[in-house]
Amino acid sequence: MSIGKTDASYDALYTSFKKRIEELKKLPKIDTNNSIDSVIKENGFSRRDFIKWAGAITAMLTLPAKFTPLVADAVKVADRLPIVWLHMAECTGCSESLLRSAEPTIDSLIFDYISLEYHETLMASAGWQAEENLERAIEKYKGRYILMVEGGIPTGNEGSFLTIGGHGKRGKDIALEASKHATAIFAIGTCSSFGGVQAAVPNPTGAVGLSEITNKTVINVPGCPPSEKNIVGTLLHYILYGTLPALDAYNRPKWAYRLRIHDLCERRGHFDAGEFVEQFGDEGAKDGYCLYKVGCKGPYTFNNCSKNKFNQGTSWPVQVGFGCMGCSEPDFWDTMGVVNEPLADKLYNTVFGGMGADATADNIGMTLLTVTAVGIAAHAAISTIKKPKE
Ligand code: FSX
Ligand code: SF4
Ligand code: F3S
Repeated sequence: MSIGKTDASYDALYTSFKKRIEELKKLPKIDTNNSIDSVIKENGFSRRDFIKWAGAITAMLTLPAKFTPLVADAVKVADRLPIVWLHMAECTGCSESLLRSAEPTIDSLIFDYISLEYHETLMASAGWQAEENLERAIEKYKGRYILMVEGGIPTGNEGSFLTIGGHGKRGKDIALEASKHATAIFAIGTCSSFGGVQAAVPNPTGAVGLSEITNKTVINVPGCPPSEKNIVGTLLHYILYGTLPALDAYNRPKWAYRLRIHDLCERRGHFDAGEFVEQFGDEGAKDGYCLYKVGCKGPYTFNNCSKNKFNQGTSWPVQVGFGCMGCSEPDFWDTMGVVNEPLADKLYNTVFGGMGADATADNIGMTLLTVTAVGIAAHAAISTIKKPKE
């Protein structure tokens, strides 16, 4: 099949995806009683719904629509890849984001279908049995399993702030051991990516992101929580490409985190026109004006929330009128300032050097931040002068 004769690179990509799917098909199904078709059907979705969903994922992964059948095939072979999902220091919101919708979504059903060999929230076993299951899964699927870790890793007091199970194993040792034998490692959520809320100053437990304790590459999928689509998309991307995705400076997949909330925002027209909500509940709020002045951190935050949304795709922070808190950025708890106040007139430091409104995720620096922060504040101020409220 040809994907546009003029674009040879897409043809090559198509061929390589096909080959990869064929290779994965040869691996044994881990649960032979399970098929994606039956999972979809049992939950009231039609084949058409599934293909429509695969089409949306294809677009999200920035692939042409003709790749949709391959994305659907990638889901079918996803059960050949065992997954170990660990919980460290966090609120379990990442798992909840994926699984606790009022009705199942196709994204959440993918997690019913794949081979979750170990997931502390979902598995039936507890105590010794759970510990044994983890050890067995690591041993059995050595070098083959995908490791997904949710939560920051406490390293203070030699890691003793997080001990798990009957043997009182330290979280950091469990995560390190599981990392050693994984074929790919995804840090799910801001906690696992960067330490998250428990790493907020003064970080009493010494919580860090997963990448700080392993020398293997960790793909970060931040957000507190990340959207279900970014989690599922990261998995499918790996299945299709068999390699790491293009990553930004914080190891986030570019297909999801390349642009700022501000770039993709439905209120952006109001920002450019100088139409701001001055306080919650005012006329501007009713008219859907820009939330910058009531604390939206969208200009500093890289994520695709407006495209994917949450709660079964119904809404996202800016849509409900609250603004973005910057939850997918490193140390957002400390660096994004006061929740309901604009950040632009303040400089903020991050361990990574800060990030500016006109920066790309690859282009980070305090100089840039200073200039752009002043630029945004000036825009907000000047627009107000030019457009006095009646
Ligand atoms: Fe919670 Fe996950 Fe936030 Fe962290 O999400 S939603 S505190 S990112 O690790 O459970
Ligand atoms: Fe949207 Fe926030 Fe940017 Fe305003 S500041 S356009 S609400 S992202
Ligand atoms: Fe988080 Fe901002 Fe999205 S707060 S959920 S990155 S809109």
